[in-house]
Amino acid sequence: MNKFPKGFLWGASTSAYQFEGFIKEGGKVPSTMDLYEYKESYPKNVTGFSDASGHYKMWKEDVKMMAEMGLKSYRFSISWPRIIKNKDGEINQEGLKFYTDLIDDLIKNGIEPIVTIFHFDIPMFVMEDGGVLNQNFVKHFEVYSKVLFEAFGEKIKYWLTINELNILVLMAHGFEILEKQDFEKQIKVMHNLNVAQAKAIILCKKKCPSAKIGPAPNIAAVYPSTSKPEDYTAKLNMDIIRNWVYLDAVCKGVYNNVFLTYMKKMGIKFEPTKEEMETIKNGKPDFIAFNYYSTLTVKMPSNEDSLKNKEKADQQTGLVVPGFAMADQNPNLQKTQFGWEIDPIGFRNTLREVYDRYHLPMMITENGIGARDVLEKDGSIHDDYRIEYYQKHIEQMAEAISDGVEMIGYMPWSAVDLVSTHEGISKRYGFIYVNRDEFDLKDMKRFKKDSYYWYKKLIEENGKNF
Ligand code: BGP
Repeated sequence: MNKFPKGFLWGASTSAYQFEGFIKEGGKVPSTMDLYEYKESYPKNVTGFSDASGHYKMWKEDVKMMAEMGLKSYRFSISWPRIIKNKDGEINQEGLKFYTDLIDDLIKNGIEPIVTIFHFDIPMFVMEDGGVLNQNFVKHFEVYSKVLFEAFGEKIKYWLTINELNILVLMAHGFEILEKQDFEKQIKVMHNLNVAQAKAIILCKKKCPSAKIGPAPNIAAVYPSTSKPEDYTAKLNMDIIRNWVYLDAVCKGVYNNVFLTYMKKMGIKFEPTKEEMETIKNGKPDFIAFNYYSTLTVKMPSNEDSLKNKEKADQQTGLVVPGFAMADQNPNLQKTQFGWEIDPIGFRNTLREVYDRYHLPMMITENGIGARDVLEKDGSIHDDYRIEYYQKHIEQMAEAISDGVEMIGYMPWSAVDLVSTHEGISKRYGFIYVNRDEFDLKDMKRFKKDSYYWYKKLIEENGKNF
């Protein structure tokens, strides 16, 4: 029996700053991500985002290839700095036109556009006006969201608020939002993002009553490292700080009490106003979208371990919360070439847990494997490891559906090769290869990988055979 419902949104994902390039064209103003590569901590041997995959100019060809692949949906982000020019909210008509053309072309090709309002790229005028830490952020985000709902409200059925709100908070120092790790400031960032998100949800319901809107955090089921009871406590702690505090806020309208108590114990002041909490309560989503790459395994940190939180950490690895939980290796899992654990069964577990907690329909907005793909002389790319990764994850998603989980769609990362958040273009994720290297732009020609043909067939059969 086929587990996937009729009309299931098989698709793929990208984000503006990683895909578009041409950061100085079309009236786009500077964003935090344009400056990312000049940060001291940014690796010197990988490219930044100035050129990316050139999608800003090659979008027609990209949509054509996506349509040929049979995609039913395409999740992409609108670039905030391409739409709003300054802190007075002046609109860049050229930016609006770019996305209008893109959306129209997707619809013409039978692909459902699924729009992320904000995916990591904060306009510099917002940063200069106090950044995410300042309450002005909420106002700027509201102005921007309103422009999108008014311009595209009739065409977009699914909106996503903020990509990986939780990672923006946990890695705030890595995203130029904060200078360094500082819990008190991180909590403020989280709260501002939550209020901004709630306001966007409320506005969307008012302006686009037939559309649906949801958050898009990065969620990972958490395992205790051992069967020691204290490691299970660490698991519960990490669950809260990595997953639930954000989803509880948007879906239930409350801040998790264990989280609030931990903040107090740490001497951190956090006093949301009544009015802000009222906004958060009123901004409930229609569905939950989330990104899944892997699970997390944690143990209770010793005092010595707690000092390690200055070590390298990213979306999936290395997180340490002093006295609360710390990431550990899982010896049962294999890793990608870039050191991220691979856990398909963990995908089913994560889907089950999120559904059990919130009882909302779900879509996956990212899932995938970063690898050093090789372009052969004849233009083929044999990415059998990617096919295997997807087979195993889709199989587990089918299991979750047969467990009773309600799924709307699956949009793996990424539709086309793009520049990784911190590991360059060599960490490729796409079904479509882009011919460029870290610092040699070559011709940016697109090539279909083996996974492209495999996914096309899977979509044709609505996931009957993986
Ligand atoms: C998610 C981000 C994406 C993308 C992806 C892969 O956290 O939402 O923008 O970058 O991770 O991560 P990376 O590029 O670091 O390999």
